[in-house]
Amino acid sequence: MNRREMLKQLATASAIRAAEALMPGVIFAAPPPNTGGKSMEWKKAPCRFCGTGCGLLIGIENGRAAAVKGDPASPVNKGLCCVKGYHSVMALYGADRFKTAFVRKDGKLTPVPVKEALDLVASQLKTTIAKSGKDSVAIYGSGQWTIPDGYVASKFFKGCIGTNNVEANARLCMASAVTGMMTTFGADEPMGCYEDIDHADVFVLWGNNMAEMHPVLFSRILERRQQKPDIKIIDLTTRWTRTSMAADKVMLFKPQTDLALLNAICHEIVRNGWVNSRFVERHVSLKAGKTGIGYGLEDKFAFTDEARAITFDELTKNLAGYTPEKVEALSGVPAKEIRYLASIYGDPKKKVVSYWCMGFNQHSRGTWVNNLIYNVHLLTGKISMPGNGPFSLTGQPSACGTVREVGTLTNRLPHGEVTNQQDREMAAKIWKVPVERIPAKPTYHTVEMFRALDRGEVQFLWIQVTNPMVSMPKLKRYRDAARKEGRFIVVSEVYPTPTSDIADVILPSAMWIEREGMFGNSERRTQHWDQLVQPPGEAMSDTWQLIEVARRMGFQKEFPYKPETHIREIWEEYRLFHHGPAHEMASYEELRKRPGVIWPFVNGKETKWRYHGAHDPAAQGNEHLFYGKPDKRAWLWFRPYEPPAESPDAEFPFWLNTGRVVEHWHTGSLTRRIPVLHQAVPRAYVELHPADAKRLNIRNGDGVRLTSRRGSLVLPALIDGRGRPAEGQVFVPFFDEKLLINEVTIDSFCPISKEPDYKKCAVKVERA
Ligand SMILES: Nc1nc2c(c(=O)[nH]1)N[C@H]1C(S)=C(S)[C@@H](COP(=O)(O)OP(=O)(O)OC[C@H]3O[C@@H](n4cnc5c(=O)[nH]c(N)nc54)[C@H](O)[C@@H]3O)O[C@H]1N2
Ligand SMILES: Nc1nc2c(c(=O)[nH]1)N[C@H]1C(S)=C(S)[C@@H](COP(=O)(O)OP(=O)(O)OC[C@H]3O[C@@H](n4cnc5c(=O)[nH]c(N)nc54)[C@H](O)[C@@H]3O)O[C@H]1N2
Ligand code: SF4
Ligand SMILES: [Mo]
Repeated sequence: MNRREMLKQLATASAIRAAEALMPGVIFAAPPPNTGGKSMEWKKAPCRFCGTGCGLLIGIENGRAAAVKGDPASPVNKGLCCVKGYHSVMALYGADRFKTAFVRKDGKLTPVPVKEALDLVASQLKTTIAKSGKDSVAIYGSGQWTIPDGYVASKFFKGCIGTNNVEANARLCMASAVTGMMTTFGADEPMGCYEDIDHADVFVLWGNNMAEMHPVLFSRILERRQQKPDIKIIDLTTRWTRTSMAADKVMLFKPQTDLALLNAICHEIVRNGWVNSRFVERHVSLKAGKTGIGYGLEDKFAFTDEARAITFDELTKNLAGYTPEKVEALSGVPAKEIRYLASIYGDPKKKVVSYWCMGFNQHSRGTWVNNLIYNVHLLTGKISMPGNGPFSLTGQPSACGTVREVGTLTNRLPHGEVTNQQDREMAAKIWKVPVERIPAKPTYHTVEMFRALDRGEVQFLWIQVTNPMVSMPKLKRYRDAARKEGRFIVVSEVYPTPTSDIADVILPSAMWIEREGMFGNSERRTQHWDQLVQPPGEAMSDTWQLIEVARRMGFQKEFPYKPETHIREIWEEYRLFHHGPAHEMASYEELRKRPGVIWPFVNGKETKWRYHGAHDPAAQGNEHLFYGKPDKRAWLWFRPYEPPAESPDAEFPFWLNTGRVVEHWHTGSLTRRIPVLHQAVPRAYVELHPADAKRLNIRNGDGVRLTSRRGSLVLPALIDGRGRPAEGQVFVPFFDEKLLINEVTIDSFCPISKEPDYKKCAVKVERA
């Protein structure tokens, strides 16, 4: 039997497994025995779900994590918790946890001791490199990697093997936020912090569903409004959500037209003389970049932007194309509402925080739209001060801490870029490897890495803490790629998933509080936790799996850490990369003591607002100093409106938007094993506007076929459920591995960040 036939058979097996997944008792975690909690011991750990990063107290009893409460000492959540946090420990105890390794033998995944699997992974890495070169092996990780996981992966692949084939799912999530900040400020991560909520007068949400995706943070905003009823929440969105329900004003706009709306706001700010001229003259440089930049649909797509200095007159002229009337026609938001929004940003007496998440980042012009929100705050000087600022929300618990700060992307290093000689030298020195070992050129971003797997350039792929066979766009191509002859896939996992189904080796991982680790949340807060319980069977942390394989490949000297102290040793080594007032990190001892520490942590003090002399030592006493850029200014980029890769037409007349629900985490592998969460939303569905449903003769629960140029899927209809898409649009959550909406989505991406646009493609909608 060849690999393809074997994997076909496996598909049937996984369908059976998927059917079992719906039956309670098969996979659900059993509740802990009720002992009245008398001998419960409470230990701190950050939540392992969203980027809010709530501090939790975990109740440990008889060696089992049995209860959760919000940590009142945590400044993030002040004792609160959401439904996922409260039930999070149940995710450890699903009956089908991987307790041993599996290796494919004669086409069948066969249990083997972990030691044997690690030997095989190392020898396969060696033979692939010998046969096809260093760039034929790759690692694909996650914003749910702990900081030590990501650090060790980067050191192993970039510093020891010598390939920049290191990527992470945060490319699908935060890449546009990174390139947005890098192009505007020359430094990554938000300047403000959650304390902004306690000072702001107006919260503008740019297409993120905070009520479901950052629920505890949203509850802090609601609490603020409760106390000060003149506080306003304005929700700009393409779909009516639970967040819209709580907002004071909702502005529904057509997909992608946020680019035009933001320019219209800037147009109004300039036209009405609301520009903070003193701030702009001192702290802002005006730029324009290339236009007509493409969509990344073709293999080996390449794009490099070029910054051109422009004058204020040129900017004003460019903005003239974005009058509220013109933008009303494009976006569907009434000119009056656009003027109202501009007046809020333009009012020097109002403190405004803007929040966004995937609506901006998963966008074929993701970098541009991030630049444009900064323009609004830069023109008005509302930035880097308590209650005033743009704030990019992170999705995963450590997309910031691990992927962005450790730099587990092909182009990054723990400090800086692989293309920069000094940054490579710093890495080589700390890693104690020859500098020539670290290649100066990035290789593949995530979509291109899977395309390279398809083409056969990448032959060995190690996947950790991510489930790409559910979460990649245009899934069929990349699943077929992974199943091709001559590909070797290693999957570190905790439960069976569509990704472990296509593995040649499965390594059982120790999860979250079964090992020691650190995460870094949206507000630059690093949080440490101790190992609190034992992992099942032979399960081993992702960090230690990497170390074991690296040592088997001859890198004992580079990975000398002791099992009992390795996290401390790795942290102190990693910390050397960020030495200095712009990024100083807390010591291991400090992290263990506190409920998280915001960096830069200078002389025992957190930096809550960067680039402002009153708060940030790196600003050297200046009122503002944007020290990330060589000219010490923030760059305001004029960026035009351009349409997405695909828009509805006669054959595919609807917009498809995809996303999440509060109960489930991403691909559902964890939350489907938690009975209360799974039972609340047991399967995926397609939301329709009632008028569209009526026209198509579709009622609640009817089967609906969605078809795009890439694939087709039948889902039950949901009309006026918790969300309501605008007319001409449909919405599908992606948590359900049996109803894979990514068979339908498009793999176009922002040419600058390379982040795919999961929020829009064109589909046909029919009653099935
Ligand atoms: N419960 C739960 N919480 C989570 C997660 C989870 O899986 N479950 N995942 C976490 C992760 S990793 C992430 S990245 C975040 C995601 O958090 P969000 O971004 O808040 O959530 P999504 O459901 O991905 O996206 C929803 C929004 O996309 C907007 N949108 C669609 N098209 C456009 C457009 O053209 N422009 C703009 N501006 N907006 C548009 C819609 O208005 C919609 O409200 O959630 C995090 N929190
Ligand atoms: N259609 C559509 N697709 C999307 C998105 C969208 O909005 N729409 N959003 C994108 C975004 S923003 C994101 S962040 C991605 C998320 O997509 P993924 O990262 O693929 O989703 P997860 O379910 O978080 O996958 C994590 C996997 O790690 C496993 N796991 C849990 N703990 C551990 C551990 O300690 N060690 C190991 N080795 N494994 C562990 C879990 O069982 C799970 O299978 O999806 C992207 N895909
Ligand atoms: S809001 Fe996010 S971090 Fe907080 S408990 Fe819920 S899922 Fe966890
Ligand atoms: Mo994400």
